[in-house]
Amino acid sequence: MSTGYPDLDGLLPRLEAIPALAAEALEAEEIAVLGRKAGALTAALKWVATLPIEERKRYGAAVNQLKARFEAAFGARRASLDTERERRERAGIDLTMPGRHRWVGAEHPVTRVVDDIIEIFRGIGFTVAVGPEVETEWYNFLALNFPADHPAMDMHDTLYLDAPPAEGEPSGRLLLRTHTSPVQIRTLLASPPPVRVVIPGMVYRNDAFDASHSPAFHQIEGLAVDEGISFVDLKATLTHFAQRFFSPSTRTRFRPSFFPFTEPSAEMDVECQLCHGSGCPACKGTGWMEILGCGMVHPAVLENCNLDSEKYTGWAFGMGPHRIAMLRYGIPDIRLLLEGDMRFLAQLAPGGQADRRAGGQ
Ligand code: 2NL
Repeated sequence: MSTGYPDLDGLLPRLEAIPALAAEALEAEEIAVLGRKAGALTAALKWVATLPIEERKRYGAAVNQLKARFEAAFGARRASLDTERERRERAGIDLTMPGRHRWVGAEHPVTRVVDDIIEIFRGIGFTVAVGPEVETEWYNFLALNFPADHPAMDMHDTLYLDAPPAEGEPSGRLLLRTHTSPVQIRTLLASPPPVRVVIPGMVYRNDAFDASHSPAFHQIEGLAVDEGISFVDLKATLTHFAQRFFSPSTRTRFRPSFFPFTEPSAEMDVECQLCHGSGCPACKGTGWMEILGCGMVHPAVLENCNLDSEKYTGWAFGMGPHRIAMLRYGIPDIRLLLEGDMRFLAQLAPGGQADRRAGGQ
């Protein structure tokens, strides 16, 4: 049976809930209970005025008492929220600050280039080898047919260690390897041909850090030694590599060059990836970009590895993955690849702006 009286007892659970309300809910609840137009208690107060005198006293007193309890509860809760907020502000915690998004990690562009190169050579039967970064003069230079007075062995170019060589190493001073070739020497000494190996790793030179040089950089070298290997194998394999790495129609050309450890020696160029041969600023108008050095392994190097150079022949190459990454992504300054600036690197991450332009997926 409805008496028509607004239900005061029904408001008690809401009164009890007030101490747990957050700031916004507190404000809404205050309007819902005490609001001038539609507040639940305001309705009860209006009802009081319509009652006969005795009823008005009894019921009116109950409404007023409840209203006072609500007002006290709202006031107390607001005061405790204010105190809490001031305490947090004093502690320097700003709860309105937006959250930090999580970084999504990605491989460094040079790491991707190295991995892509390795995958292409693995696909045609090459294995991967690594070796020490501290080497002796013998492994780094002399075994590779550098004459003992070669300028590369000078302190101006090579970083020597201020320490005597290890026991049983009669092979000269210790140094930071200037190329990954000593690992190829170690491979040839450790395992008889056929050898087909690629070697990635860090190498060190006594160079200043500028737009095209760094004292520490990556290198990747490859070596194939067997009976009956010729320059044709070198050209075919390296052209296959260029066409897998860049695009199936990429043209290559070989120009004569010189390295102490190969004879004959060559530089391999690929068709400019920007203008495809017509000439542009990136290729200095030539239509070609140099990507690696290569050649037939010098007979003296084979003999230094106790191999009969009448029986065995081989070819080798070396390249700088930083340079390849700069060509692939159109990067003008090597320092961008070495400084770790996320604003730059994020553009090259998979799906980033520059990756899409270079044909990544
Ligand atoms: C370059 C040139 C080259 C090799 C590296 C090599 C290794 C052995 C024997 C013969 Cl054990 N050759 N490596 C050969 C030709 C070129 O690197 O411009 N690198 C950045």
